[in-house]
Amino acid sequence: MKPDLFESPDYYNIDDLLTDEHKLVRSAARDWVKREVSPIIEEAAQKAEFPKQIIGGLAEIGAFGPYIPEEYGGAGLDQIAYGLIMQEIERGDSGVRSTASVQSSLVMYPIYKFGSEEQRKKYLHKLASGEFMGCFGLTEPDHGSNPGGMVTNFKDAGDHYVLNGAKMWISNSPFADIAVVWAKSEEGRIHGLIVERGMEGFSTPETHNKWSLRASATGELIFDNVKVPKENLLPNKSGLGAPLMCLDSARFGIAWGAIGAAMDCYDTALRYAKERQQFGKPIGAFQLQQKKLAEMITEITKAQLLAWRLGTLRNEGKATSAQISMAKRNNVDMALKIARDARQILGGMGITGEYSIMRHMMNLESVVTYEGTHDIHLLITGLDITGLNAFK
Ligand code: TGC
Ligand code: FAD
Repeated sequence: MKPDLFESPDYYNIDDLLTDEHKLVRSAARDWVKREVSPIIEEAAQKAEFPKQIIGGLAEIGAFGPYIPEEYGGAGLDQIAYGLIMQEIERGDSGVRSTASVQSSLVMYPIYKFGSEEQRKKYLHKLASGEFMGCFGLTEPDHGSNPGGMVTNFKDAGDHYVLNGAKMWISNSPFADIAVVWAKSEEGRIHGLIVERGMEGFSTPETHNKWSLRASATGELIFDNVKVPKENLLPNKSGLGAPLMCLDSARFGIAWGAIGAAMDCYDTALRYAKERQQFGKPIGAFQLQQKKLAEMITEITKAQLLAWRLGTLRNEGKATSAQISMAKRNNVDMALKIARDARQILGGMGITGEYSIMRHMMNLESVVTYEGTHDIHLLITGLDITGLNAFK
């Protein structure tokens, strides 16, 4: 793979809206990605292996629990800093960002928000340092977009619960130490349970043959009469709203992360278009290529502004779930289109692992599907503006 020469586009001087702390956090994440991710990520993706050696570095740049308070091991940063970290990591690879998103927003966040003080103390520091890795089990084989229909369930067996069911498409499951699992009680109410590797009847088979997110490990969670101690139930919120609150946080991070992937594709294509000569001049001099590049920077700039504004709303506690859906949907779609156009600018070279573009493009096919599909987020906007529910 080529050396990482990435330079971040900032066409509207959005840096002026950032604090010194934001820039410092971003710069640490960017330098780390250049040093530790870019040199190894192509090979990891080609081999379909999650590069476990980067876990310590992710923890050091604050990617595990950026906004979780420091007393619980998090970095205690604001939402824009969280977004910027996700942007820089996904600039390297969406699969690496996935690992960080899951750990922060889908494992640490529910334990912090809905967990008991004992659970916070037991797990959060270890998750922040990467000593423990976690995963989040919501999706089931027959319940993806409609998680409320889940059949995974637990029964009260006196001093413990007995958990049965299966989850599918679970990021980090093959190596996770703990899983935050969403399951129905005997009354049909959804609760979160912390399931630990090693509990009898709990297995995590890996999903192979993915063309996307190859540097991220994906698998199943199988529960066959797993005895879960009662103290592992998250006590402070139940109902579908609890996992959906976690998704709000992860979707926000993805809205930023996708900008990173798009910026990397744009930067690579721009550089290539200025260097590659055909018909006696750089291909960047042809109007058709300029149109692609000009539209890319326009869309990136719009996405940056959307993410920044959403970050300020999140900081003020004012962002709605529907606003988050709009940003996730828009920014991932924007990145996917940019990846496709950027690949064309590179001609044949665009399909090789010499450049990051094809990897980003394939990764983004997952990103546009997970955390709510492109269509589901459109329907969330539709419901928000009309008051009419197209889901049911
Ligand atoms: P609905 O009846 O609308 O809502 C049920 C209850 O939840 C509340 N609620 C929310 N609460 C907090 N945040 C949100 N975003 C919320 N949206 C809804 C709602 O008020 C209600 O509360 P209550 O008290 O009245 O019960 O639910 P529904 O069954 O109609 O479904 C709505 C729908 C389709 C939007 C939702 O289920 C959905 O978002 N589906 C998509 C599923 C999804 O995104 N799955 C993601 C799985 S995790 C993942 O992909 C990780 S990828 C790994 C990585 O990030 O790298
Ligand atoms: P389906 O729900 O079957 O949807 C199929 C198609 O039908 C989609 O185009 C969808 O938009 C459309 N559709 C569905 N309902 C409607 C409707 N009402 N109106 C119009 N169109 C509709 N889940 C987790 O819980 N944890 C994880 O860590 C996790 N990681 C993942 C990692 C990867 C690589 C992938 C690919 C997925 C991951 N997921 C995870 C699951 C992901 O969230 C689901 O794939 C996603 O929510 C969609 O569910 P589904 O695949 O079952 O598709």
